[in-house]
Amino acid sequence: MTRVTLVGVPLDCGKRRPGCLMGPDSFRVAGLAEALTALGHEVRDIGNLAPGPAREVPGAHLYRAGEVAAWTETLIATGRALPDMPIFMGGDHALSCGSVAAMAARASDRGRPLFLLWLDAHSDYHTLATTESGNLHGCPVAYATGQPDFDGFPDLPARVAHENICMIGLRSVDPSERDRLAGTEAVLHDMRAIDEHGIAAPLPAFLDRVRAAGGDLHVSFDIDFLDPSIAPAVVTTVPGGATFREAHLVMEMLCEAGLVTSLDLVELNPALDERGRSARLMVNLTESLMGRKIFDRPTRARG
Ligand code: Z70
Ligand code: MN
Ligand code: MN
Ligand code: MN
Repeated sequence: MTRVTLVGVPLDCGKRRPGCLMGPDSFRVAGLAEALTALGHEVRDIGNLAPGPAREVPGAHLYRAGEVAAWTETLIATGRALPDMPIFMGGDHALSCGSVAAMAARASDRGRPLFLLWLDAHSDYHTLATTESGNLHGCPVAYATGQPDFDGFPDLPARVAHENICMIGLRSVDPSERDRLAGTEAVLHDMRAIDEHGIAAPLPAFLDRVRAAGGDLHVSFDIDFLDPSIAPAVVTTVPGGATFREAHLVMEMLCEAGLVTSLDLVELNPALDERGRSARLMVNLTESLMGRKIFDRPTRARG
């Protein structure tokens, strides 16, 4: 049994097309709390967070960056103090500036490192200086790893080390992101690697490292990790994403490892969904992460 805290984050300012603000309620309507309760977990929904006043963030090419910075401040302050397993119901991926920073701070408060599993078509490794679109949903990994050029954003209480990051599902990475990421120790499993070695290939070694380090593990699940044919509720459809079975396998392996301490569910745009199927699929995958299985397999104890 896990104590789960659902945190609504209706942040919708990380890109131009609106809709993600309806994400938290869409997850509620799709029955996230009920599904986790039925699996035997203790679930508490603390409602939706709200940001403070916008901060001063310089940069004429940036879209609503002062609001993202304000959300980041709220998320760090609230998230850091959350017990047990928070699930951040987005909201667009700019919220992960705050959720990941908060979980890194919380882990550091407990004397542990934070590991980050990034499930996404995108690497989201732009800084305020490198982003061409000006959309801050393309920036959270750079912020959380402590890259420079985030003027006006809250100081990071604790940063995530690149060697503690594993990204799976990459298929839309800008050249400047690629060049800066390639020089780091982050594990980058793109679609080519999935086709060649299978989606699960990087997981055992990564999870072994989390376990050996006694780390917390945050999973940031961008819905565009999935193929748009099964999860249509996204603004920019990037073809060639994870299949239904591949995504469930990742969730089942994470469940067996028993190491996940927090989760983001982001980028769902309910205005673009088809009869709620994308939201339901995200709930369904979260159920696999939290223990729904067909047959038991040995669970590896934390230690
Ligand atoms: C591009 C940018 C992006 C979606 C993140 C894309 C960013 N790298 N797009 N999530 N859907 O604009 O910085
Ligand atoms: Mn993303
Ligand atoms: Mn994405
Ligand atoms: Mn870009």
